[in-house]
Parts: sequence; C-alpha cells; structure tokens
Amino acid sequence: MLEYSMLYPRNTVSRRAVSLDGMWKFCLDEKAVGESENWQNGIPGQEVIPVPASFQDFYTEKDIREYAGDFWYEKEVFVPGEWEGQQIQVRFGAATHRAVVYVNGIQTAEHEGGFLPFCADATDIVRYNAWNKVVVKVNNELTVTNIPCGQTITLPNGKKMCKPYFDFFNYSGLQRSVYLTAIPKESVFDLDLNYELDGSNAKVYYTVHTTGESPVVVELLDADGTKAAEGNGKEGVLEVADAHLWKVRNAYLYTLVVRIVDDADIIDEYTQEIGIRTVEVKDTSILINGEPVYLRGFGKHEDSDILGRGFNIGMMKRDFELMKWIGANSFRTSHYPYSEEIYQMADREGFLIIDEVPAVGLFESLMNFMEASTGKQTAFFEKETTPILLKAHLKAVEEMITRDKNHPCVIAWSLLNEPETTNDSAVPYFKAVFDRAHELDIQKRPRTFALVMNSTPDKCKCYQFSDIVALNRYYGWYVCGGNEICTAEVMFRKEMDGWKALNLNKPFIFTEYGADTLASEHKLPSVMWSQEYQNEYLDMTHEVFDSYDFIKGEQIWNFADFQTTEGIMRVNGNKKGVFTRQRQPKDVAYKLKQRWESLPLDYKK
Ligand code: CKU
Repeated sequence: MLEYSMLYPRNTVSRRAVSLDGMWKFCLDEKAVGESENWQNGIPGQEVIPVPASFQDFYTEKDIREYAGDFWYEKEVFVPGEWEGQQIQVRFGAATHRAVVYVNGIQTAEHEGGFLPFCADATDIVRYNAWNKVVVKVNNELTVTNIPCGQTITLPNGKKMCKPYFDFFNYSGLQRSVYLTAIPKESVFDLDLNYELDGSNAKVYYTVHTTGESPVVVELLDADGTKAAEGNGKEGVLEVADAHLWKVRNAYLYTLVVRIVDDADIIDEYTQEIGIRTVEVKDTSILINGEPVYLRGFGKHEDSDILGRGFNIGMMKRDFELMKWIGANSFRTSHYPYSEEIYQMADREGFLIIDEVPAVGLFESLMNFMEASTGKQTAFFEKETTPILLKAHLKAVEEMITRDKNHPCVIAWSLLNEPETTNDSAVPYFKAVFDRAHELDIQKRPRTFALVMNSTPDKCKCYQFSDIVALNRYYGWYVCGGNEICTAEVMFRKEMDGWKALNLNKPFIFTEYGADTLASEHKLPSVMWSQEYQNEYLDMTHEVFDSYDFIKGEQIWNFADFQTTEGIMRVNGNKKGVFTRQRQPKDVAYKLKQRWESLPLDYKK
C-alpha cells in the first residue's frame, strides 16, 4: 500500500482542493548549494515561471534549456483557518524526475519518478489563517537506476548534460497541476471496482479503503443524478438493472458517491465518475463488454510549443477533437502515464487507453531506434544496478495502477517500452513486473509491452508475458526505406509469418510504425521525408496489417511531431507526426481518416 492516497483532488461536502497553478518562484542550482544555503526557507532571486509547464522552452539561453541538475520552485500558500483539525496536503500531479518538498522550511516529502502524483503532508507544519511557504527541490538527471533510463555526463565546461536512452526531449519541472488539499483525518483512501455483465444487468463490485473504522455507504448515480443503486459497508456489490454500458466512442458515466458516516453525519465524502464495462482478451480478440474491438489510433506524447511536457488544457482539447475527426478509438500513453485530466477526458469521450509506465530506455543506447533495427543486443538486465532499477520500476507500476485503475478508458497496462529482450537475464525481471501488475489490478486487465525491432519471434525471450503482443516496427523507414520499400515488405511479411507460425493464439497490435515526414516537403516522385513517402509507407504497411487475422490494432507513431534531443537523426524533433506539432494535418491524416472510418469496429472479428 502506498503511503499517500492517489485519489484525484476534489471538492465535496468534506473535502477542499485549491489549485496552486500559476506563477511560482524559480531558480537553477548549478552548484548544488541549495540546502547548505538554506533555500528550503526561501529561494534566491525574483525569477518566476508558470506551473504546470516544463521550464526549458521559456528561456533564450541554451544553458537553461539543456540544464541538468537541481532546480527549485517556491510558492506562498494561504491555509484557511477553518481547515484546522483536517489533514492538509500539497499534492503534486508530478515532479520530473524527483523532488524534495519543504513546507515552512521543514522537509515533508521526497518522491522518485517524474510522471506520477505524490502528496506532501503538511498537517503538523502549517500555520492556519496565515501564509505558508512551499519550496520544492526538483532534479532532472537521468540514470540507469530509475525510469526512464539514460546517463548524465559532465562536459569540459563543468556543466552537466543528460543523455536519454529514449527519443523524447528530457523536459522537466512541475509539469502537472499542484493542489492544496484538506481532507478529514478519517477519510476515503482508495477504491477498487470490478464489473460483471449479465444480459442487460450489471454487477458493480466495490471495495472502499478508508483510514478508520466508521461505516461506509455508497450510492451510484446515473448521468441525470438519479440513484441507480446503493450499498452498505466497505465491500459490496451494486446491482444495476438495465445498465448503461460504457462503450467505445460512446461513453456513459455514472457517479459513485462514497461516504464515511457517523449516524446522520458525513465524516468524509468522495465522488468518482465510473463506467460500467468489461475488458477481456480471448483467443486473438480484444473484447470490450464481450464485443471484439479493432484498435486504431496513436502513440502520443505530452508535448507542445513553449510549455513542453507541461499539461496543456487547450492542446488536450484539440488532440481529442483531432482524434475524433480522424476516426481513432484509442491511444497509448507512450512513454509515461499522462496527466490525470487526459484520462478523465478519455473516459468522457469513450477512447481506449493503453496506459504505459515510464519504463523506457531499458536498452543501453542513445539511438536505440536505429540500433535495434540492426539486431544490436546490450544485455541491459545484466547490470549490477538492475535490482535498484527493478525496485523503482515496481513502485511506478504500483503508483500507475493505483492512480488509473478506476478509469473505464484504461483497457491495458504497458509495462515496458522496447526493452532488451534477447538475453535470458531479462526473463526474471519481466516476470517480477508482470506478476506485480496482475496482483495490483483486480480487473485483471491485459498486460503488454512494446517489442523493439530486434525482439523477433526467434530471438525475443519475453513475448510470452504479454496478454496482447505489441510490436513497434519500422519496415520501410529504419529498415529498407525509400526505393527499397519492396524489400521492407518482404522482410515484414517474413517476420509476421514467423509470429504466425508460433501460433500464440493472442491478439497482436502495432504500437508503433511510421515514417519521418516534413510538413514542408512535397516530392513527385516521392523521396523519404516527403509527404508522398509517408503515404506510400502507409499503403504498404496497411496491406501487411490486412493480411494477418491475428493483428487486432494499429496505433501509428506518432500523433504529432514532438521534441527530442538534438542530433543528426532528428530535424528539430521527431517528425513522424500525422499532425504537426501545432496540430495541423499532414496529407497522411486524410488517408488514415478514410481507412479508420471505413473499418468496422469489430474488424477481423
Ligand atoms: C520511435 C525501435 C523503435 C523505437 N521507437 C521508440 C519511440 O520513442 C521513437 O520515437 C521509435 C522513432 O521514431 O524512432
């Protein structure tokens, strides 16, 4: 059990959540002198920046954009007098990649991992009806003992620099919303939900975890606020007659109201939107409410101009509108769990999410996207430090599943992206991670991981762990691009025939395929990087997808162009977007729209 509740902050009759988003004081700590100079009591300078946001793209100095090390935030926070006697917390949606929190100079929390929430308890520290100082030391260095993996080097000028083993810019900072919350000392801590369908009726199994012993009552309200069912006790079953099911791109949300009561008094109340639906993998099918679904959609990133990886509410809205326009029904949160507001939106819009833990870069290479295609192996899991990495990985799996398990949109857990799998040492590591996910999720949703190019049917030692086999493949891009695309197709089919021969009786999906394309380039005849080539690449790829019955989904890489580390392989970022970074379509968007709108939901059922 985690030491803090992962429940999203809400206002109810017993709870208060005040947003601390806005301008925060900010400074870099190049010499790592913060603590010794007492910055926990107040950081130097007058610089301010927005939260939520990555700090990198606001400034004009390269040294700031590329900064690796500690950096500090500070905010004055007013704590109302009427909150006395409650539990007071500062709740961070994320701090990338690790943070230490001080309230009024006293350390209250420390958290490792940059893409999941944590709470700093300040109950015994805050001054009521007064201003309080929240100071956060954040650090963005990359190592092989935490996820995502990479290195941090020191340059001849003495400055540190991050070298990610992954293909996205190492944006960092307070990239998600921060809340000041007040909740009763006896409160709802966690919820577990599971569903069973029986014709038009549904059973909702619930378990409420609280911090005390007082009785619990629950109510299920339909979308109009009418009571659909009620229950008594911390555990029970709600029977819903003629239930409105949560369906793909046709969502229906109920609200579960959970109360801890003392006779007529409410000690605590928490509300949670839920969707009644089941998820199952049977033979080669992915079933939602018992009905087969063919996935179509994207691998995405949280990435936009200026804010970087900062949660961008306008961009979120635009992205969902584009995904609806193009006929998508799903996406993978490559390569880290996204901001919680994105899952709330997917719940509402009926999108299916493959939720990915930030376990990327478990393949020792600064250009694994290139090197994996050459068959390179790195024996990544043989390192002495692997047990430490595994511990961090398991913690992130626990935090992700605890945070996201009650979203109807989450239909699968992606537990690693493109790890080294060709070596026996990967096997026990995978087993630990996959077993842990199974144990934590009472809905027992399918588990998967994205297989890199060198994880082929003959070499991969880990595909058996996946309930859905997810392939990242670039035949026609990293392998035999351009005029050699016919060779790429032969190789692609040969690999797929290899998978077919294994007869795994599992669904396969493509979690990546794509070609870098400059929105500025048109070429007749096509050349690589032109919009025409992206179209031709997709024609070939789609033909292969359509030739194998066990392929049950396609999520193209990437939804939009996104920022990466600079280098000879990237032109101001990765350009495999179907949309530009400003969210306008490339030509290929119309092809995908045509295809995805014409494929039946249960294609290849
Ligand atoms: C993508 C071998 C493929 C790895 N995959 C990971 C993803 O993060 C990259 O952006 C490749 C690419 O475009 O190279």
